[in-house]
Amino acid sequence: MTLIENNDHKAKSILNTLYPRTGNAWRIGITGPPGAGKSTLVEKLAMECVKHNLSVGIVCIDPTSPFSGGAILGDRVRMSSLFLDPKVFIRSMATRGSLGGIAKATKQMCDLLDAFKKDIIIIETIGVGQVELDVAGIAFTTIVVLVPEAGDSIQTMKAGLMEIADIFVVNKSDRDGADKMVMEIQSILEMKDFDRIPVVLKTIGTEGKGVTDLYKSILEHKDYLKVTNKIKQRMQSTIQTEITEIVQEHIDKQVWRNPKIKLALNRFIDNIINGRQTPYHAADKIYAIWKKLGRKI
Ligand SMILES: Nc1nc2c(ncn2[C@@H]2O[C@H](COP(=O)(O)OP(=O)(O)OP(=O)(O)O)[C@@H](O)[C@H]2O)c(=O)[nH]1
Ligand SMILES: [Mg+2]
Repeated sequence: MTLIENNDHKAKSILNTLYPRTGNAWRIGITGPPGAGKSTLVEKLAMECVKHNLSVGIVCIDPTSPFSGGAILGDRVRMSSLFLDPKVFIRSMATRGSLGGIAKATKQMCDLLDAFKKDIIIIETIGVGQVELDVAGIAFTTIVVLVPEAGDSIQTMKAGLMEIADIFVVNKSDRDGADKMVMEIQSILEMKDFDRIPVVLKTIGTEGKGVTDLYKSILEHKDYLKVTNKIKQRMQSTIQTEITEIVQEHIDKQVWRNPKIKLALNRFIDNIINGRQTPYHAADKIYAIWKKLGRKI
């Protein structure tokens, strides 16, 4: 896992060897604002899975400190009761500057856990922004965790939130305003067009209340995706994104490490500053240089 996370030269061959063993695990993404209770719910949800004799892999994404480059890795502390459980494996990952709430190698980490025959994989995004959306690209079931106090701000929440959630959870429903929050989410959902309207649930993470219902809702959603064959669409789009990203990385390396292009880039930057060229013109030229070089290879 560390080799994969560090993009070591062995990473590709490890992933190639293990990939054929993947395809069994159900991947669940959990996102939501900071402190909403994501880790608390992940812990309780994992315990529920273990109760049903399922093995669980957990990937927690922690923010990377812009100062030290290290991660805080605080989520693991909240999941202490799982450490000794042989059916549960927890891996923390640092974002290392990547945006969107998940680390670059998160998908690969899930593939590894899948290859190691975990039945359920839970991915917890960082809670730095409002709600991080990228996790929906790699999860089959996406859970958005909110709290009662978020009621007034839900209208202004990040665009896309309503589209990515398969299940909404209003956690901390021991506090005032939980029912109001549930109603508000439902009223927004009613205005949209869905093949399947997302479920809205109330939980109290610290007490484990509502977690059994959450578990059942996940299974229902899984059945829905399988019966309608929508799971195929989700997998297709995940794989397409992954391939696109890998190719993009190759291209980026080829282009920007090329000495001819480096030289041209510096010249163009000067030209742009001196008003002799526009960035669009420069980009066209760089693309043309790269194409010409490509033909020689
Ligand atoms: N009152 C109440 N507190 C809760 C509940 N669930 C979690 N908490 C508390 O909320 C705080 C934050 O919980 P976490 O599980 O760390 O939240 P998180 O969303 O993972 O936080 P980040 O990963 O830092 O974004 C902790 O002190 C929890 O004990 C709940 O249902 N009710
Ligand atoms: Mg957390």
